[in-house]
Amino acid sequence: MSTEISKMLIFTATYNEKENITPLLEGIWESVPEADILVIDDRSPDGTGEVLDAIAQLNPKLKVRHRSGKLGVGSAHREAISYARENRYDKLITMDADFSHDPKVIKDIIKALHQYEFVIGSRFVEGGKLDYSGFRRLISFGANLLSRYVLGITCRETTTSFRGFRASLLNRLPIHQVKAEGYSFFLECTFLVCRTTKSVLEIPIHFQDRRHGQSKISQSEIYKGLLTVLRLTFSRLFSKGPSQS
Ligand SMILES: Nc1nc2c(ncn2[C@@H]2O[C@H](COP(=O)(O)OP(=O)(O)O)[C@@H](O)[C@H]2O)c(=O)[nH]1
Ligand SMILES: [Mg+2]
Repeated sequence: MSTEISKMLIFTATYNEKENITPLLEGIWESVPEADILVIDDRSPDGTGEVLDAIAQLNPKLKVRHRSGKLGVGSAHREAISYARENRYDKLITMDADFSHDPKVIKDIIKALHQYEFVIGSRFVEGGKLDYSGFRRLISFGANLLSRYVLGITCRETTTSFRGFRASLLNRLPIHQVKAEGYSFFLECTFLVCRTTKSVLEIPIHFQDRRHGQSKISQSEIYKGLLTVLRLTFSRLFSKGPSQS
């Protein structure tokens, strides 16, 4: 029997999540008590960073990184992937900090990572659910349709941040190639992952609306998303991309 202990990192990015962050950390540790948690906070004006520092003083399993200002959710996730690789974690799970992603599902992602290198929580496979209505729902469906039919990504879900990566994938994923700093990071990262590995699983999730506070997504992110799709279309047509295994 192997005595090796799996080193696991859960990551979330925060900007003004003061009311969500403490119950979220509790929920994560309830689900996976052995996990380290990394949070990258971008100087949230509501004091999320101070709440995190106070918890980290009591619990060294919480690692907090403060950045100089609002540098984008995508660049925070890129840093988290590099951090997990540099600190030799066996598994990395990423998620939002507002309870749209249920911490109880982390266990299912971890279980699936025993068989797959990349696992994504999906609103668009059987059993998945999305609580958004109106324009937000349309944007989510539109982005995911474009990804499949224009970019050839085989996953039905491409834009949510609830994901698991195994170290074998983290170590060879050329994450520096992902240029998007904001929300289109997730689409670009899925594009890169699917060009790097075939070992991908989507598991159904119920994506709920945030528990407290407001969304930080701005209208400009829609235009940036379209530009990202255009850039990736060129890259798909004219470059070979990383070799898939
Ligand atoms: N560090 C950091 N986190 C961000 C930034 N923008 C959004 N977030 C976090 O990214 C996650 C998703 O953002 P959210 O506003 O809920 O987007 P939505 O779910 O698409 O409406 C949340 O945990 C936010 O706090 C940012 O610029 N920097
Ligand atoms: Mg949200």
